Amino acid sequence: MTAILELENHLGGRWSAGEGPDFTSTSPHDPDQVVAAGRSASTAQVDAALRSATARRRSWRRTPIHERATHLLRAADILDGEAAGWAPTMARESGKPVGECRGELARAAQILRYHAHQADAPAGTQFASPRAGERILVDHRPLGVVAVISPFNFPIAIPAWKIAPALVYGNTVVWKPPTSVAATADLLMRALEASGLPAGVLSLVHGDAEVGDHLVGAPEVDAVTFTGSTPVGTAIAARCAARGVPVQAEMGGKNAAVVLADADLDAAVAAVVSGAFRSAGQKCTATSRLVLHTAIADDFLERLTAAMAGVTVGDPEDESTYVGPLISASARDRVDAATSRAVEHGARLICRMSVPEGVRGHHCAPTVLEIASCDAELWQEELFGPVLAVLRTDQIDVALEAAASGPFALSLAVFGSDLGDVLDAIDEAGAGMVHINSETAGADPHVPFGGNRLSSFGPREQGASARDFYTTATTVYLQAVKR
Ligand code: UN1
Repeated sequence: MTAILELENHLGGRWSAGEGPDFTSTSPHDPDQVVAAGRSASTAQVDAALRSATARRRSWRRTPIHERATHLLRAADILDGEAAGWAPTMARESGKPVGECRGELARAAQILRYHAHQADAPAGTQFASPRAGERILVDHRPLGVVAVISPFNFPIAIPAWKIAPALVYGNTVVWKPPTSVAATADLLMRALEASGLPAGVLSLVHGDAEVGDHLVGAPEVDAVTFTGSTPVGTAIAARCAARGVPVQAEMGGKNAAVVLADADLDAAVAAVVSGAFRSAGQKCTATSRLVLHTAIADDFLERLTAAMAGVTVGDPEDESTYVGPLISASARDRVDAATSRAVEHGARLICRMSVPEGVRGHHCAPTVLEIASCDAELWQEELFGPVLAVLRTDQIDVALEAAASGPFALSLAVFGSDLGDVLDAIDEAGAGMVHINSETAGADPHVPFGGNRLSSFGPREQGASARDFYTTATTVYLQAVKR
């Protein structure tokens, strides 16, 4: 048994014991094992964090962007240095296999560096004026205090990709991670703290919905960025809209891989396995739908079933585990119930891996099921688990329609070699991201990330679009007066 980590909130530059309700994070692999314990921030403590963020707004936005960026570069070096030591704690707490945790820590460092380097990018645009002696500049000014509400499934990378641009563009931040990954959040906070950020620039408040609710409604908050479930994201977006507060909500996905008749099948199988089962399918970008061209469907499913032998379920701290547990018992029960309902309604079981004897965590068996129509619940509902629904058709239009159907439109993968088909797929996708011959999951920090419909609300994350969200454009009409 490893010692229980005692966690505190980080308020206005100081670690402070919470004064709200107790919380613990437990290992989803071994639910009796408490990883970390602490007390949530009370409402008064969230207010104190907001006050210090407000008080620091002016001096932080007046700090040169290159100086703000150096903090992110230092934090990135710390993350790189600590990654090997921190990955097991992250795996224990989040259930994500330890190799994926190391990958995510490296990715977080890369994200911090990308945003730090935006200090060297053009800061605005100059336009000609129709009036003599005038120039028009479009300048990008910080918004003020940003509330960051991050999810459990990328406990390091997603807060990094929100906090880094918020800070580099001159905002101060109050951050609330989920308590289920509080220890992992604590690691990122320590890296950012050790970078020497001035007090009040970044505060960490632990807590659940009550703390999140309070933060979203607080008058000091100038913008909210959220990643998590669709019901919570849309509710936050509605509340922010009512107050005129810019909001960015990254929510669900029901992403398809479409495999055409002329695809490289082995490469497609590898991408589908990774897209569907890494992180136990707990990614908004996970592949949860597979559309197969009838001509290759049986062959593909045979190869997929063979490849599933490598999709081993087990302890996330074990290097050989491919699929760890889901984050909670209720998540597992929800996914298992949906899979059973699908079978009751006639879905054909293609492959179901087993959860090894003696494993007592929130594990869920990786499952592939073939369904008859895209009205099936399994095709429409986001499960956030290791379950892949398969449809077959011999018409590309039907395939693309099935792939795009439903309330989400985040990511699409198309496997094939005919350029005409591929271009049609890009045109018809409707998704925010289209992968040609690569998996639906994954994102680079220098390009926009996000989707349409109920997948995302507000400006895209990452890349140049991060600046659009974390700043507001000021159009400056600059008339020179000669005296
Ligand atoms: C990825 O696919 O690597 O919560 C990133 C999520 C997304 C991030 C996915 N916002 O799953």
